[in-house]
Amino acid sequence: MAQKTTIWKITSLLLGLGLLAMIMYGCPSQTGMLDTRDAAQRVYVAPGEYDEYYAFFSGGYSGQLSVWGLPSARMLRNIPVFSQDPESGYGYSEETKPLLMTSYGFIPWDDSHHPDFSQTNGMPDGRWIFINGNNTPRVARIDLTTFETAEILELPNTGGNHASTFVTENTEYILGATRFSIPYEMDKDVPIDSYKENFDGSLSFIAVDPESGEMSMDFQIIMPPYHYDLGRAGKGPSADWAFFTTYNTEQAHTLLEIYASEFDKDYVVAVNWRKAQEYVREGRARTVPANYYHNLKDKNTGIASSTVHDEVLLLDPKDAPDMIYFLPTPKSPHGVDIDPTGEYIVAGGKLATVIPVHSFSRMIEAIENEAFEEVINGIPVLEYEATIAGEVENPGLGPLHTEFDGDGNAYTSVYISSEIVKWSLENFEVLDRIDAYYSIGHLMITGGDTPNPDRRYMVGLTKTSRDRFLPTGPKQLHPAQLYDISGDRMELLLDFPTIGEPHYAQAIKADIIRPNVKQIYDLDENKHPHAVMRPRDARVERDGNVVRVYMTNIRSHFTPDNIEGIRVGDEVYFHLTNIEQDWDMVHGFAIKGANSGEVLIAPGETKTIVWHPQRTGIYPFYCTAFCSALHQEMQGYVRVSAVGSDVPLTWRTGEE
Ligand code: RUQ
Ligand code: CUA
Repeated sequence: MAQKTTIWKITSLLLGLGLLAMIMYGCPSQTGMLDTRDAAQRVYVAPGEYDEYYAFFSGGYSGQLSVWGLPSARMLRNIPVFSQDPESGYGYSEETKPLLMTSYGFIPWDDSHHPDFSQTNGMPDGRWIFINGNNTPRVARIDLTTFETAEILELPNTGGNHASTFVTENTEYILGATRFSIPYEMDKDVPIDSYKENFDGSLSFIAVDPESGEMSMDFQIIMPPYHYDLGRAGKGPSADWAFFTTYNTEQAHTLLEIYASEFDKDYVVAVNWRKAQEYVREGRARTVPANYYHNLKDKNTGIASSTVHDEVLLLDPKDAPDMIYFLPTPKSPHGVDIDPTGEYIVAGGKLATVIPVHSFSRMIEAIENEAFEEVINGIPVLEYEATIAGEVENPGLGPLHTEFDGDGNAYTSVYISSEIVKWSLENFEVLDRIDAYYSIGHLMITGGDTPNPDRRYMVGLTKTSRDRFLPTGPKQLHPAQLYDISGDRMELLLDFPTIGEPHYAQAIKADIIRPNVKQIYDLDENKHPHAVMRPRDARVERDGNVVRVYMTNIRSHFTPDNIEGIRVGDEVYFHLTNIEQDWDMVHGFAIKGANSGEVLIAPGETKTIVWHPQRTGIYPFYCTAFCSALHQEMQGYVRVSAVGSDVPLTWRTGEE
């Protein structure tokens, strides 16, 4: 009963705050909306022309990463990352299945939140984009020459990897953190109410090989059992530091809505990762048992394989002085964002009435002067007054995330009052505000998290569309809004539906990526062990009940296209090589009754699908991609005979 009253109190408080916001700032309206023709012109990309930016939107619960052109907001591609994709066969083909392996088995789904590019001197270099899996904690690397997932690394000792992927200035590390604290040791079976004794937090530092991009878990830091929400790497003077927000410093394990909102302040965690790395190299970390998967696609064969790791290096702040600090920060902060100069650390207190801005240089001073409130598990808590540079007053209700335009302005998304608030980094005063449709989460400015933003476009990633688009039933797609921020006022240009639930997004000048994008997989470089380069090498081989079909695809036939001698109970692998070498000349393959899926095969690529025929009969297979005028003719038959049948294994194409 007491709980119910408290929930109601909080609910009515939030409702009241919303109402107050409306009175103070006016009803959501079309303020800042341009003359429609003017807006249309600013987003118009003529047929045949290209957009200026690639934008990558996380897919949230779709587990994917979608690619858009800006400013047109044309969708260019949906890249499957953590989720199976029936459209391409990702996660269904034998080559890609290992990418989705974890210590919990094959996990065909995840919840992807924050993409970040590989960086050189703080600027996105267009080589790779990383994205986190929030559920079964993982980090993925997508190769931006092919726009395909190349690697997925699982994170041990992590209960939800949300504060990820944020990349340091020269891609030394990708950050990770546990959103939910959990017992650290593997598979520990303890009462939930032993939270304070048995649960721990963790921060992860994932190293990236500068040549290959290959990721590895370099080390983890054991933390008090708080919840670690978001992260950011520093820049310029703060480049050796990483910042994370915490909530639930109350250490609640039930009804967090109430019990994790009790304290006035939680913390921003500041970690000197360079120092942590030195400690680890000096041997101050201990090796602890772990169990996690590392899945990597081989560049030459296109086949992914998994390595299982059984230990991880763990650094305890108690053994590593002067490395990590807590900055008290009001009210369950969510985002933590670093301005382009690397001086300001902006936190978004979900329930705070101001936006607190910490100063990096003041933080360093406070550390030197030992302006500590207390020390928790070897981690000094700095005095709030010693690090704070200012507080933005009247920021709206529920500030979450901040990006920057490089001209001394910051833009904060504000969830409850559903708006974006622009404020000055000079005097922390609000300069402008504009409605968001509706309930904005992240926002993204072109280059807005780099040392050198492009003050062009801003995308608001909102949570509910309600009346914005034609209705499509009780569930609408999540919308995004495109704003022009080049002038003094923010101006709304466009409102468009997206895929999944985009949390964060990243944009990059198209010129950085475009010249390196592959148009084909070079057949000469195809080292897939089951590839066939010429139709005359196509064949079918049996080894016990395993049958391998080595098949080529080219407009407009398969070789072979008549196969006999397959039996019920066989395990049939179709190894398909698309021997086309023309851009976008894709073929597909599907066979009746296959419970594995379909595959699409890009030019020069080899893909494998497995089939377990259940019943005797004649099984048509066909190309699923309309590839030529005679695409409908691109088909074949497999004859399946009974167990023990003596129909010989034969294959052919055309009359001999
Ligand atoms: S989150 S709406 Cu998963 Cu980045 Cu803030
Ligand atoms: Cu190949 Cu249709």
